[in-house]
Formats: sequence, structure tokens, C-alpha cells
Amino acid sequence: MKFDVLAHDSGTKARAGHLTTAHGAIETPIFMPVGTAGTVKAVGQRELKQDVQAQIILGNTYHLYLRPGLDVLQAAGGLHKFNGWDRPILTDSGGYQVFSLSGTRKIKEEGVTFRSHIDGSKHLFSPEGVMDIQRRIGADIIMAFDECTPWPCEYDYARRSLDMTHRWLKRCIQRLDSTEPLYGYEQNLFPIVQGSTFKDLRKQSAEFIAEQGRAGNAIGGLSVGEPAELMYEMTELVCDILPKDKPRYLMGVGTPANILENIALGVDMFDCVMPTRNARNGMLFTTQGIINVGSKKWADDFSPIDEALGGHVSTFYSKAYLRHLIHSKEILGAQIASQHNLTFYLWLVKEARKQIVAGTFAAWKAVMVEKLMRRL
Ligand code: PRF
Repeated sequence: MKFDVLAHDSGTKARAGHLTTAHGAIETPIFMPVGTAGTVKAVGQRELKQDVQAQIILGNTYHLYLRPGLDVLQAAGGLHKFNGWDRPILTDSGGYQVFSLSGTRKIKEEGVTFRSHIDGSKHLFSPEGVMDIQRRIGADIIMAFDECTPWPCEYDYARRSLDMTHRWLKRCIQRLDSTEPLYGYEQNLFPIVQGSTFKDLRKQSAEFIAEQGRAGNAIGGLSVGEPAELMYEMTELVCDILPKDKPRYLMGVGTPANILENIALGVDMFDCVMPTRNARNGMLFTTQGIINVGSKKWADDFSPIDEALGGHVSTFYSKAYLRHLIHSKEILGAQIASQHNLTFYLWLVKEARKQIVAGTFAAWKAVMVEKLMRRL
């Protein structure tokens, strides 16, 4: 995997880069649509490529391990072959999903035991096991096994959790470096910085993660309920320590404003369920601001969803029609809204990249944050 920083913005710490993987290149900053169960909900692979112009998608170890299971994925020749997505894939390690989804779970040094949210069966995720699982899924970028602390969190808990996450990382590295990829292309491990919102812990973690010298690095444990200003403070502190010549991935972030603010602090990669999840509830991100398409206000607005954005669904379907579909819980409503929101998110990062290259990112961001977050 190769990462080149091609341009630095003059007014902020934003950068424009080029990341090369075995399944093709990614232009950064980038937003990665979330495809939890091997599918970006309600959006097909062809639309993701041609219309949304997604460059990389996410999968989740936790979900894919439980269903369809690793035997099926391996028999298919890995997730790319299974779902037909031939561009890069990143898989999250399951650490975060185990905490947020499974009912009973127990965290120990060995790993996390949990019950499946599907059938209640009992499982153990360990750092070694999660590396083996991600080998079998076959993602281009695989994430270390970590504990994402809740917020707020006691200092002592955050410190002990961080130490364990670091020990888990060493075990992940050991396992990954002593095993071979199963499908003939390289897989790169991204370690994850934790440390809640404690500056000294974040600094310690960022230094430890930087020392590991992996192909890219991630920032976890943010966007878990803390005020945005605190998130930005942590991102800036961590980005200033992480290597400049490696991509930085901020996990699970965020709103359009969060993304632009974090790009300004030096983040290169983002993922979030927001564009797809909120789409299914009728919340649309547009170039003019946020639309709650369920509102009566749009009942007879026959103008396109977002003329200025361009793209098929955003210019072909009207707000009134989409409102009707969402109200009626029609499947097409989820499809149109999800495709639109993802098209918007990919447009946003592409536009940000152009502004970075032109050296005009700071001024553009100030205008956009205000514009994109207003409620229409
Ligand atoms: N760790 C992992 N995945 C994540 C997070 C984390 O801290 C977050 C936090 N926003 C989202 N996804 N492994």
C-alpha cells in the first residue's frame, strides 16, 4: 500500500492524497460508505460505483462472521468475490460492534466473549481470532481489535482500557505478520488510537500507535456522545503526532460539518452510517442544507431532490414523490434517499479535495459548514 500526499492546504492542516491498494486507488480525503453485512444498505454495487462514485466501502467483522459466516466467504474467494465489489474494502475489527450490538459481553485480557444478536449463541473475539477472521474476509484494510470506551468515562477506566488496547494491538501485529493473505493480495493493518477525551492518554496512545510503523492509522473512541469541540481538540492533538506520510482514518464520523472540520485538522478517511441510516428515516443532506422530507412542507414540492448536486436520483425524483415513498415505507424510498445522501457525501469530500489543491479550503469550509447544516 502506498500513500502520497499531493497537496497541503495553505490555511489549515488539510491534505489531499492518493492511496493505492491491491483493488485500486483512493483519492483522499475520502468518505467510505458503510456496508455492514457486505451490502451498503439499499444501494447496489453498480449504483455505488457509477452514481455515488464510492471508491472504498466498509464491512464489519462482527456481522460477516455471524452471517453468512467465514466458510461461505472463503468458499466465495473473499468478500470482493462474494458481493461483486471489486474496489477496495476496509473491515472494522468487531471491537466496536460487539460493544454496541451484542447483549451480554465480557471483556477480559484474552478478548471479548459475547452473545450473537441474531441467535444468542456464545462467541469469543480475541486479537488473534479477529486477525484470522479478517484474513478470511479478505479486506484490503483491516482494523486492529480495540476497546472503544463509552463517553463520559472515568480516567482510570480509560487508562486501563487503553493499556489493554495497546497490548491487544501487539498481539494483532504478531498474528498478522506471522500469517499470509489467503487470496494473493496484501492486507494492511491500521492500529487505532484510543484514550477517551483525556489529552495525556490520547498523546500516549498516538505516540504508541505511530511507533508501530503501519501503513495507516486510525482514531477511535470519538463521536460517542462528547461535544464536537472536544472531538476536534482530540483529533488535532492526535493528528499532530501521527506520521504525516500515512493516511489517518477517523472512525464513525460524522455529519457533513464534522467531516469538513476534521479534514481541516489533518484527517484523510471517514466512515459513518449517518447518510444511509438517516436516509431511511427521510433525512436528506443536500447542497442547500438539510431536508426532513417527511415534513408536510414537501408534500407538493415537485422540484428535484437536489438539482445542484447532479446525479441520477437527485435530479430525476422530486421531493414530493420521495416524501410519499418514505411515508408509505416503500423500498424505493430507502433506495433513492440512500443513494442521494451517499452521492452528497462523496461530492462533499471530492469538493473538499479540490479546494485543498487550490489552497482555498479554509474559506470554502466556513461557508459550507454554515450552508450544509441549516435546516430547510
Ligand atoms: N473502534 C472501532 N470501530 C469504531 C470505533 C472505534 O472506536 C468508532 C468510534 N467512533 C466507530 N467505529 N474498532
